[in-house]
Amino acid sequence: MNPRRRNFLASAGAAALGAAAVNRASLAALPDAPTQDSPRMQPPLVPSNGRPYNPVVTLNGWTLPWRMRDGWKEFHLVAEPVVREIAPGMKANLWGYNGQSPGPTIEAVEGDRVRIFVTNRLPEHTTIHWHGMILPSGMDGVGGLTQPQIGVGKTYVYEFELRKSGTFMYHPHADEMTQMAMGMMGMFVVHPKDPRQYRVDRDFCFLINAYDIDPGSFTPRVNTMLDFNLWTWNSRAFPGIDHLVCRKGDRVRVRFGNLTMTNHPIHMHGYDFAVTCTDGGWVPRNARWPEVTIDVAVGQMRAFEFDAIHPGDWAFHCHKSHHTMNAMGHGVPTMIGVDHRDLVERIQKLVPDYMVMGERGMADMGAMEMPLPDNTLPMMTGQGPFGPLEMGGMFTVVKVREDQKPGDYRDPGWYRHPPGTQAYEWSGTLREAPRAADAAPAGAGKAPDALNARKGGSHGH
Ligand SMILES: [Cu+2]
Repeated sequence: MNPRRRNFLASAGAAALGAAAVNRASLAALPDAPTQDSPRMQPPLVPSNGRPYNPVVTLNGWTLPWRMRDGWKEFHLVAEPVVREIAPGMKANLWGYNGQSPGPTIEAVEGDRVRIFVTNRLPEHTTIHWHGMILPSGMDGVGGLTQPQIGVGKTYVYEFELRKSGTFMYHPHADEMTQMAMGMMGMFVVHPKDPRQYRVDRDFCFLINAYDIDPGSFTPRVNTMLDFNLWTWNSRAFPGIDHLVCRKGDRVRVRFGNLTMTNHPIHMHGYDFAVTCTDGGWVPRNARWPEVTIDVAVGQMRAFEFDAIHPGDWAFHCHKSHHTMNAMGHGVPTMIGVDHRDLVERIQKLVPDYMVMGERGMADMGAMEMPLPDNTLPMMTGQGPFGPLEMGGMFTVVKVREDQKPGDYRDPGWYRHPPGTQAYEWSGTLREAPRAADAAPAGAGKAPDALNARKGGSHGH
């Protein structure tokens, strides 16, 4: 980890921190607010003080360091404009925390008393709501309802005890539509007091978010309600999303929360898994049921677990097929079966580069290297060991390997399929398949003709 340290006492912004805003804690100094500008997955942050726990890893993200002070675990979040690489080839001007969107994951332990400083470096006011937490009403972070807004340049302090373990989120409750459309959110994981409880070997987490950024531009349209064009996990789109690398035999947990405007059926290949944690907390062992797809509604969090016993490269994605695409126009007409050869020739006399696509389906898009405007992503992209993956958006790969070292999250490359375990091309002769009508048993009558529909204009019987 290489967070740039910012000393807020020494910074010009410190002058704006009024005594009225920082009132309850008698403070010699604010805790550091480390920042991270790399979109690479940082190694799990093993706690150096406080109660022990098994840390999570955040896809394309990191965990916020803290300090212990008089029995409080102190964190410092800075709400600020950030630049996030959505995937190689595209960057976005977002709002986030401590250099990134989403903000850093906060990790602590059930029973911890946390004090979280929130400094506002946005051009407008904000707050932070601690989504799912059991806490005093006045710490709930709803601007206007439970506290005044945190003005530009101000710092507020939230203090509460973590009363239960589980999977939580944080996000603004101030100009929410804008601030969440701009990427302001983060994960908050509370570990059980006893690190042996719910213990897993690998614990991944991410937030589901979405952006509407016109090709060639950098700033999301914040008024979009449903027709987003970038479907992201932790503000990253395929092929920019980290793989989930596992060692064969590991117990693996995957936690996610949904802060988009629609639901996402999250599907994993190769395994059935058990949903072990929801918004409300841990699911008792005898109440878990197996799934291969878990739908996560807006504002929900889910965690599932599996034993990584099947080696391979397993697709892991949202099952809405438009959510595994990058920037695309939804107004494009379907061209399957349309022969427009003449049309193309005629148009090319006027526009030499003119091309059509889609008359055989859209798969050509995955292989085609079309010139794109600056700062956008191809609709269907990514290269696998056997060719173009034709994916985008909310897609990545769970890689389970026999020889992956414990605690090693580095990409092991593509899976090498053992002989006899892979789909192969039929090389024998192909006979014309018999048609259903030919195969009808004698005496079956003229069923197909009898079903002929009458055309409009004639009165049916
Ligand atoms: Cu989806």
